[in-house]
Amino acid sequence: MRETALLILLSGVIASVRGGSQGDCQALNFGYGSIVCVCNATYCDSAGPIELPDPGQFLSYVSDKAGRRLVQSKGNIQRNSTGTGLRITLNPVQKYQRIKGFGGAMTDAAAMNILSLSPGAQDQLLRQYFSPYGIEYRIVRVPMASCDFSTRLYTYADSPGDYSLQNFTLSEEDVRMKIPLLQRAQALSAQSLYLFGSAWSAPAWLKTNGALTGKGSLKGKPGGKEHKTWAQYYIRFLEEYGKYNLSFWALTTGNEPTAGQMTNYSFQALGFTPETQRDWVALDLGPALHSSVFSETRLIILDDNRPLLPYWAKVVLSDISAARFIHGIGVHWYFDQFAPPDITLTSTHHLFPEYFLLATEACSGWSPMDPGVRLGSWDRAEDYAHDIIQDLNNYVTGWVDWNLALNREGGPNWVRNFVDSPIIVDPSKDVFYKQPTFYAMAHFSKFLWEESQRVGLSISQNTRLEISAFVRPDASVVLIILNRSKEEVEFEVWDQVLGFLPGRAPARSILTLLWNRH
Ligand SMILES: *[C@@H]1O[C@H](CO)[C@@H](O)[C@H](O)[C@H]1NC(C)=O
Ligand SMILES: *[C@@H]1O[C@H](CO)[C@@H](O)[C@H](O)[C@H]1NC(C)=O
Ligand SMILES: *[C@@H]1O[C@H](CO)[C@@H](O)[C@H](O)[C@H]1NC(C)=O
Ligand SMILES: *[C@@H]1O[C@H](CO)[C@@H](O)[C@H](O)[C@H]1NC(C)=O
Ligand SMILES: *[C@@H]1O[C@H](CO)[C@@H](O)[C@H](O)[C@H]1NC(C)=O
Ligand SMILES: CC(=O)N[C@H]1CO[C@H](CO)[C@@H](O)[C@@H]1O
Repeated sequence: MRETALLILLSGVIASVRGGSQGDCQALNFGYGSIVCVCNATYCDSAGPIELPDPGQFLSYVSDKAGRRLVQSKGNIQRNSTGTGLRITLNPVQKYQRIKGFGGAMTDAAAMNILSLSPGAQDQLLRQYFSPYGIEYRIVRVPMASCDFSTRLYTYADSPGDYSLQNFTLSEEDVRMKIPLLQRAQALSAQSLYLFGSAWSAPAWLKTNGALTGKGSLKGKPGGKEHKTWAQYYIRFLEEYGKYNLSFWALTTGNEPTAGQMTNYSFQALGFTPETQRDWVALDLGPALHSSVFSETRLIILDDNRPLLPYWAKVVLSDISAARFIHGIGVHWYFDQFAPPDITLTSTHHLFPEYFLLATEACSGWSPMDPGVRLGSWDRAEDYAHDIIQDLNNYVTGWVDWNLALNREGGPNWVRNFVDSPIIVDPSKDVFYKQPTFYAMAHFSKFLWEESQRVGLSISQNTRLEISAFVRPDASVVLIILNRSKEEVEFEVWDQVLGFLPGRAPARSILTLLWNRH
């Protein structure tokens, strides 16, 4: 009742807020700082497919704490400087990394939550993430068997002693939930999705601790029969998903290998040191993939927090017999504030420029200081945008969020490790809430197509604005600006070929500017 009353109250205040050409955000305020946008089976706000502006014009999309969500406006590119203090000059000749994409994870929990809605609302939700009417995610992380965001513990090969993996079987969660949803997501996407798999734990009988949780690693040594079986498990996974026409762009060597080195770790984990990961790839996983029909599948190491860089990469990638099977390095965001991006990400890039960096997991509400779901938190949208811009400005090629959808509690999660998600479902009302973090993702995912290349910027004076600039494959420019401060900032962007773009970054806002250089 309280929510309904607030909705009615707010709809007057926010009536002028345009969510782009396809309809307005149905704003609802739960009292956590800003609003969520309510969607149901028949209605959801959408920025729609975006067309390039006419020559001489630029498009600007803004979301902010005050309640705007991807609000579009047009401006004219001017011959003369506006004379405002802050000038952002685009330097397209300075070229950096190319973008792979943005996305989220189809966990068991995400699949259950999406399927808890009516079929119409499910479609609406999937369209929001994957279609040209939505935010055009390209990457989906798929947990291989159970993780904490499952309702039970299982792997695909739980028969003890099944070294030939004769009894390898996908779970009900895969066959009835994740796979049908991935197929529907693919059908809604204008491009082929890039799936990547991450395993949390090996079957208990392959492990030193005989359990999926806690401190434990594979029995024996790299090159031994447990390590070989665990590599074949990856091949079997690709084969089984292949039967449903789902092919994987990449696999990681396993989720958070350091978790499995911690005493009494509370959920599924498999411990590797950088040395054992290196040797397992060199002796087992690399050769198994290479000699299979999946030899094109990319291999991503680490899939763990970035303070481990560059050390982990040095150990694994300095060994040519492992490095020749590897393509990228996955980083999680959980301890980013203790690990400056230049000495972790950028130094790793300079040491190993042939290997891509990809952010493979992040979520809000994971910290005991600020746990669980906070409907409408703008602080969390800023945390996302801040981390994404920092990553992009330090050679990261894409950013993959954690659960695509969670319930009001931030689960289900069998160890009650509840967190937040850009989409929260409420099946009792058959609605879902698009959180500020959904729009934070949108400001990047909808605009930065694959192969967009980061370019240089110079800024005329000190500013706390956080900025990243890209040239897309069609030569159009995307500039993303985060203003975490409480005041509005006026600025101008100087494109030395076309002229000056006058702009203003409202207080507590995320801005995406788009223009054509032809
Ligand atoms: C869905 O949302 C729209 C817009 O808020 C509303 O007009 C419509 O009545 C809702 N439909 C249902 C079934 O609640
Ligand atoms: C642009 O600047 C030039 C030189 O200062 C001036 O002559 C001209 O009138 C200005 N044009 C506009 C449209 O303001
Ligand atoms: C496979 O599962 C069946 C039925 O549970 C069992 O009888 C058989 O021993 C298992 N095979 C292997 C190789 O573990
Ligand atoms: C897989 O794709 C092929 C060709 O596109 C199609 O013939 C087949 O029915 C699909 N199989 C499944 C299980 O979807
Ligand atoms: C780990 O769990 C065991 C058994 O519950 C307990 O005895 C031990 O104290 C725990 N160790 C740590 C470091 O928490
Ligand atoms: C973080 C940031 O850049 N904040 C800016 C937002 O706008 C105000 C007003 O111009 C600036 O003073 C802040 O530096």
